Amino acid sequence: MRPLLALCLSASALVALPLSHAAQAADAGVLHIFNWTDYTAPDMIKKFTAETGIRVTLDTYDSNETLLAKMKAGTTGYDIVVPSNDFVPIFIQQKLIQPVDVADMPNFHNLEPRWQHRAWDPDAKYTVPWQWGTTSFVYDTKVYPGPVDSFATFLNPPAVFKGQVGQLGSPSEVIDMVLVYLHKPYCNQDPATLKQVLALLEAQKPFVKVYNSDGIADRMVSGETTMHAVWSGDAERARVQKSTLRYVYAKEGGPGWMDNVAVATGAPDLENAKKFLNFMMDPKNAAMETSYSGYENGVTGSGQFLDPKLGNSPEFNPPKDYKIYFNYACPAKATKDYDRIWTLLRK
Ligand code: N2P
Repeated sequence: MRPLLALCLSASALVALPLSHAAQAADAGVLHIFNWTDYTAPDMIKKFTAETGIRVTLDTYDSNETLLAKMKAGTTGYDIVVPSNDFVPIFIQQKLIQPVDVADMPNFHNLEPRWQHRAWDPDAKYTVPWQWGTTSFVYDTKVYPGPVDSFATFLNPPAVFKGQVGQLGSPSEVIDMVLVYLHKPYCNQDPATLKQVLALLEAQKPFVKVYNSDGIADRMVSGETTMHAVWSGDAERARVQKSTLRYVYAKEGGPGWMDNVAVATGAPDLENAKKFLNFMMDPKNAAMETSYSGYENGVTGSGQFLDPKLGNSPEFNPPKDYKIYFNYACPAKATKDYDRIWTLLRK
């Protein structure tokens, strides 16, 4: 069911979901959502429309950098955007998202206490947790039996992966993974460390077929790539379709993140946007989203509504002792360094 529905939403850039049943609420306008690819549950959106009468359009992006560039370029017409924790402070500081007093919303109390006041939005003024997960890599055990327990295998792969590896398409995520591997702090500005990061990525390059965060599951299922950097939920989506795929929990630990629903500055319909934020803090709605995309939400009580298959999946359940390193917003200088590494790598 999931892949088919996913196609409906991602095949075209902008999809209006029509109001179809007489029982649905009266037409209450439109909500324009801009979210990551394969990340918005169609049945959850249908429920939102049925309950509120608000039709939804969806457009997608593949990285925080893309989202930031689009928002900075000017009015986008979006009501809802979904930046990750390490980018939320940048969006706040650049006034690209607006305060909507999430802590005063009726469903706020449903958030797990640990997510009510997040470091990137300490007073819960701007954002609602969307989904959180881990970043690692997946490989096909048919091509290479493994076992694999380190990012060393991803950065310096066995010969059989030559020209077969997929990397993510954004500097922050690619570099963060290497920094975890090196046991170095995020937002690193140490020239020697950055040199080492670039050297590792340059050495990996002959193995890399594509730097692209979109379509990872499809590439792994079709065999176009046989090893790929990936987020946990997308790894689950791929493994369900191809059972020989393994998501790696590296002994070094791995990056973690939370994406957050926020209201764009200049949102055409502020009230509809606020309704959506509140809607996402309902356990059933959050569970619909999690069942579709395979990541944790931050809402208490959503677990009981989850598909049990997902609840028990290895991608959804990191080992107890696995170290998850949540990233955070980098100062401008570090971002500049990351961009420089990225430009050198991609030239
Ligand atoms: C999209 C998942 C995006 C998560 N499929 C990365 N923050």
